[in-house]
Amino acid sequence: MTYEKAEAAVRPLLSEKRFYHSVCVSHEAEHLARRYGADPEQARLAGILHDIMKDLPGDEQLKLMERFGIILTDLEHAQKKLWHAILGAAYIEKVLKVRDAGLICAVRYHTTGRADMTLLEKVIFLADFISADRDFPGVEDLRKKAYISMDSAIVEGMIFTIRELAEHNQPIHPDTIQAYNQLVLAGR
Ligand code: DGI
Ligand code: FE
Ligand code: FE
Ligand code: FE
Repeated sequence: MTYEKAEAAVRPLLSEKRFYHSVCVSHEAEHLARRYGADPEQARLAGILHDIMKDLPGDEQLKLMERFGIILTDLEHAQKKLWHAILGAAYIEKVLKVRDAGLICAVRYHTTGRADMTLLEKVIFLADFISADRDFPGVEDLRKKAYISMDSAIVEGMIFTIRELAEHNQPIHPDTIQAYNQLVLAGR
């Protein structure tokens, strides 16, 4: 799939704001890929596709997941924000006929991360955090850190998310915990 085809597939499915975010993530992913030796074209493509199902209403997301035979864990079912990544991966495979398993996994794990993330998965996870449209406190520092040490920047992003979730009494997906633990232990 070419970038142009991916962009054309994504555009009608997203709000203007979410589409702009996806373009920003794509751009950031391309830069991170160059910095860390991932494939810039694959990163660009994964970036534009990563939130493809994000603006679909929840009930339609559930229906599509059922049609694709996706079984959610109780935690995943309870966390609506996790659906678009799981569904997005299946959608690009089954509807857009993406055959690149690495690209599909980058979409699949862009929200939670996971243990043993590939370089591309890390690039997309981080690009989603630091893309030009993001403006949370500390994003400037994280942007700089992202180009110094990818793993430390990912850990910092995960700490931010885990803290936020815990403060609001939300569960934390086991994939996020495993990714966090692995990166922290490896960084010692
Ligand atoms: O789709 P985006 O808004 O661009 O970003 P995203 O796909 O990374 O979604 C982030 C949201 O997902 C954020 O509000 C936290 C929420 N979330 C819910 N449960 C979990 C979670 N994020 C992680 N990493 N782990 C969870 O268990
Ligand atoms: Fe640029
Ligand atoms: Fe997302
Ligand atoms: Fe995103």
